[in-house]
Amino acid sequence: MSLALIERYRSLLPVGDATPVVSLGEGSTPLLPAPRLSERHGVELWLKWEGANPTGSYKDRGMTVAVSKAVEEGAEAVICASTGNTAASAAAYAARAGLRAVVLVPEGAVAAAKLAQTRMLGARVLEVRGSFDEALGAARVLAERGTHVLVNSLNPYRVAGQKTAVHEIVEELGGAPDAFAIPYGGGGNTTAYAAALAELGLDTPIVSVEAADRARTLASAIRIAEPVHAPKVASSGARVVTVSDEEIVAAWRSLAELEGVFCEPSSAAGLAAVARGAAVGRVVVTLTGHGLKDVVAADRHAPPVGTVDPDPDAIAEAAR
Ligand code: AN7
Repeated sequence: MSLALIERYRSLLPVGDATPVVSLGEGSTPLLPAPRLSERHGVELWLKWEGANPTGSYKDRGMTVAVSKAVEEGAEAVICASTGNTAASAAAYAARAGLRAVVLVPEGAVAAAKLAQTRMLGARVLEVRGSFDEALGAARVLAERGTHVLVNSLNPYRVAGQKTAVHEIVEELGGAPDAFAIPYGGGGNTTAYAAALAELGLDTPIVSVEAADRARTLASAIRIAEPVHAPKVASSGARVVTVSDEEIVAAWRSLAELEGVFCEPSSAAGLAAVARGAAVGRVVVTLTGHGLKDVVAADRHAPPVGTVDPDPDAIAEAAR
């Protein structure tokens, strides 16, 4: 039976005997060596493969805690604003717990597969005519009215759960790496990594990587113009690095082609920073979401499909 993240890290999490564990078997994700990319970039690179979580992103680490606590506290409904992955995760854990989920997404700006996933999971999905930041503002007001529990990373249980990724990495490596590199959208995950390191008494640098054009990057998961955790990221000591969409795409494709790991574009931001020398030594890059989350982006950037007759000679020729 797969181990619930809350059971594995119970002593580190704000849960008690009365907390009902709402789990889909999250966490305990692979830490993969990346020999070809290590050689290319002159580092010892490890990939924390968070796309292996139940809904395909690291959000599940925080969502299992946030939804379990919501149930414990008697909630009937949860709400979030999302660029797509929080939406899918909230929908899944709410369904698992028998809660209603309301999801606000910026109109026309979320990957179609994430929306389909969220709808299948039974959340009420509302496209907001506005940005992610505006949708989040509305969600916060509704949560303050007390009808819905906010499950964005402003919910401290989300951040608490997300700390577990750092614990897994340090346990598995038998110590701290020389650096972590993670994408920086709203900054919740950077906040969580910094909190975990503080708990462990480590001062390992975090390279927190944002898109140069936050409002328009192709990496729609991190298309967040005004990161809500910016003050915490600033005081965390994380080093913020900015990368272009071209650098993100190059890193994204190299992860797939050289290491066999297909993540979503935003997840490649950490590697894009490593590629320009932002970290040295033993570096852990967290790949936050699965590539199947944004097949439209993949379709646009992957090599073309060939077409052949069912003729072995023609196929042999075309396959060369
Ligand atoms: C794959 O789902 O903000 O800096 O609403 O989906 O903690 O915000 C997603 C963010 C990185 C950025 N990688 O992390 C949402 C949302 C992936 C993501 C981030 C997101 P934060």
